[in-house]
Amino acid sequence: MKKRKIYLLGIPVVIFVLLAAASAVHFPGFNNSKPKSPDNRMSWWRDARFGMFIHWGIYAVPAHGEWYMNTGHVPRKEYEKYAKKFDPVDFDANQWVKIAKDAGMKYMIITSKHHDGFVMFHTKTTRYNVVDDTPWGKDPLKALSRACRKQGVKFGVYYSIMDWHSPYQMAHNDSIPAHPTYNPTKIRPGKKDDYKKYMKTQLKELVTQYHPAVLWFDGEWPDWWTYTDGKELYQYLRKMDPRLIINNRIGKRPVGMKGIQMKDAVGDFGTPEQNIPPNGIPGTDWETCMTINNDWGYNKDDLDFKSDTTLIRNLIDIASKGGNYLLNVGPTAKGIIPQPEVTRLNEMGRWLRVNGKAIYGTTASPFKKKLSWGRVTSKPDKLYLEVFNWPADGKLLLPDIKGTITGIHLLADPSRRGLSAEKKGNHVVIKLQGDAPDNIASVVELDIADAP
Ligand code: JFZ
Repeated sequence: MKKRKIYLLGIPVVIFVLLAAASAVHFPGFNNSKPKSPDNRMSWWRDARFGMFIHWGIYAVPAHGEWYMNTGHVPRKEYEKYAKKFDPVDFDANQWVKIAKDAGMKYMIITSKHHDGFVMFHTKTTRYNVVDDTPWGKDPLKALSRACRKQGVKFGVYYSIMDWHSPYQMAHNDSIPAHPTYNPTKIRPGKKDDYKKYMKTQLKELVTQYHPAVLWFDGEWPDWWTYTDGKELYQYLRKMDPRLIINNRIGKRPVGMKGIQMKDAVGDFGTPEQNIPPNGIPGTDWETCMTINNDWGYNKDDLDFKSDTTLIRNLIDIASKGGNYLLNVGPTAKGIIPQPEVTRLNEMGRWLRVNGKAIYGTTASPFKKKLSWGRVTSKPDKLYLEVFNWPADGKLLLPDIKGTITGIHLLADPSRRGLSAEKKGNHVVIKLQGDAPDNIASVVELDIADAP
């Protein structure tokens, strides 16, 4: 009560809490001990923490998700007709990038070719592409890569190795020609090198035409694609652009291969899908990709959107485990990012504008133990406490930390009013004041001196 009065008088209070400097508790659980120098190829990606995934293709025309060619057992000739109906007159690259930027997303990954094989950029390798085979006749990757550069958002592309339309691959089962199942494809005998050449040419086009910062591979699971193929393709691409960041789905996991171990896995980062690994992936860069409803590509019947709370807390949870969040949107065949998705992204942006310091450029929580009230992220001289459940008694319990807390305040408090803390046994008790400034997550920033 007394303290509150002092604060109301506006006296700047910073309480220094000296913690037992002798106790040699270090920060276990940091899973990202790699160098943080700016010339490290992964630095921008590690700092970014939040990106936009975009699944967009001619599957937006039937609007049953990006797997429709397979799940709807649509013959190639039938599926090709969707290209002739793809006319996204409302597409606005600057608008899409602005939506990502306003959401606090630092990078964007868009499908350049999904499993259906339709090419979403101008290629010389096939006429089955967005410029040559649609009434629209424009190249969205050209427009988006430019808009990204202009607005300071990193640009990347998704690329599927499996291709349901390729003359070099066969449907898994087309015993009933009117009702094929493509996944997983088989390679046409003797045609693997032709397909590899087709892929390499398209990937070279992507790299030279749009200068992507990230190549995000997928569809590597058919039997005919091997660990060695992935390794070789990775080297080919890194030679073309040494700064490229490439995900692990370019290659097979080297499980059980003679003389090859997990550490030889291909790619720069792991890609858990639709889930957050409970303890992160120690020693590895990783990124959880996730849908905002239950589909990647636009599905007109899927209105099961995640709540603002879930999405914001997912981002925090992922950051507290040292990963990135790649959150997907599925634009319509008219070129519109569905409004329920934009609304949610706006809310994430609103939270990040206040609390972004607790996400960008941070590393995982130093604490192994789960904390009942929320999550923790860190920087060399800071700890951020993201409070999901604001304690009724105002007492926030933190495991002991090594170093000295030299300041405590809420990121939502523009006056940066200092809070107090005290050491109790092997805990630190932070004394919060009043109600939670944010019902989704309120962030307490701790300044730490002499951290090991
Ligand atoms: C894929 C695609 O099939 C899907 O359409 C979407 O593009 C998504 C991002 O990636 O599917 C996968 C890939 C990997 C796993 C599951 C689905 N996985 O590792 O569990």
